[in-house]
Amino acid sequence: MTHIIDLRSDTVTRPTSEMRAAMAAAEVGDDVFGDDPTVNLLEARAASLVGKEAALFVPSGTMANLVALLTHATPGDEVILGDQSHIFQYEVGGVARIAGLLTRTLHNREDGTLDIDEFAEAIRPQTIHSPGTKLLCLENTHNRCGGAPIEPAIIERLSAVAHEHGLEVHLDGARLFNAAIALGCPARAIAAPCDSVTFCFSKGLGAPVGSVLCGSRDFIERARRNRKLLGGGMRQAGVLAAAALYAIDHHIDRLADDHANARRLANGLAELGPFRPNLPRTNIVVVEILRGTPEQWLADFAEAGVLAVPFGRGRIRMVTHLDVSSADTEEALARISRIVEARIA
Ligand code: TLP
Repeated sequence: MTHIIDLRSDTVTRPTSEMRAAMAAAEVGDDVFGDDPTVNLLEARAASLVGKEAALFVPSGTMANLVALLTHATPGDEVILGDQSHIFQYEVGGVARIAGLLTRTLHNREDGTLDIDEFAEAIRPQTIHSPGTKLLCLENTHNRCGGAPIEPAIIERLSAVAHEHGLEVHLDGARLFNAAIALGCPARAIAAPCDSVTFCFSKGLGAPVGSVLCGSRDFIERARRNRKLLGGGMRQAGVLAAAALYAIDHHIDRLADDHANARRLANGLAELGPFRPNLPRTNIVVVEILRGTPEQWLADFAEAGVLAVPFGRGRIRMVTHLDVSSADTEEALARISRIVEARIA
């Protein structure tokens, strides 16, 4: 059978045997009572990694963002966020449906950033008529913008304007460590200007489940209540927290390998003709299809055991991760190149 090279997302990684052993050995307790020592340890480690006072372990990145929205703002408030942001594009409208917030979207430039003047203009003056603008949400790395890592200086400038106007800042850092590795700076430097930050253990870090929301002690205390509201209070979650702890101890530095594989993949695809990939700086390759349709190519790739996903009009996405070696990357390119040859012949 052909070995499947699964590039649909970095969420597809399976726990390694070492990670499974750490999970099996985890000490546990009831986390809703605050009794799970492994969850408590993970929350302390996660908070310190991003330079915040406290953290909250949650089942998913979506829930981490939603809990953040519920905690920063009240229904009827307005949140400003990028039009390509994950919260706006891919979280089933939870921001409106569950958090009850108005969304004011700003154009995300190709590098994932927002224009600072446009942002300042979008903040409403407080009048008896207007909804309050309460929150700015940023994303780093930026998924829809090809995994673009965003420099701390840019986040600092936007956050300074937000804070001047009394807004708080939330950072969706689902792939924060990919950004840190790509930019060569500590994650806490990226998160420093933000009031809250999330990151995921279940993407490039390779854990099966889990994300974390970090912020001030007071913010996290209120967030804990909102996690319970959403049904995200878990019990003997130490089994999952152990996987997350293993991931932060062993799988951060190796993200550089995923970035190198993504660059190799993009360079190889660019040579074939029908594809125009981005120049990936992290682990996400977004490919514009110049000839044929995304559906056709995706079907052909799948038949050859290379999985990718459609990614907006005329584009597909491929993501490198822990379960894709450099040999797999070469093999994926070889299979795709055979498909292109057969199509052109
Ligand atoms: N992204 C997933 C899909 O939902 C698209 C992926 O395959 O990339 N923030 C960002 C920036 C994300 O990319 C994701 C997941 C999330 C939040 C949500 O995380 P989960 O899937 O754990 O809810």
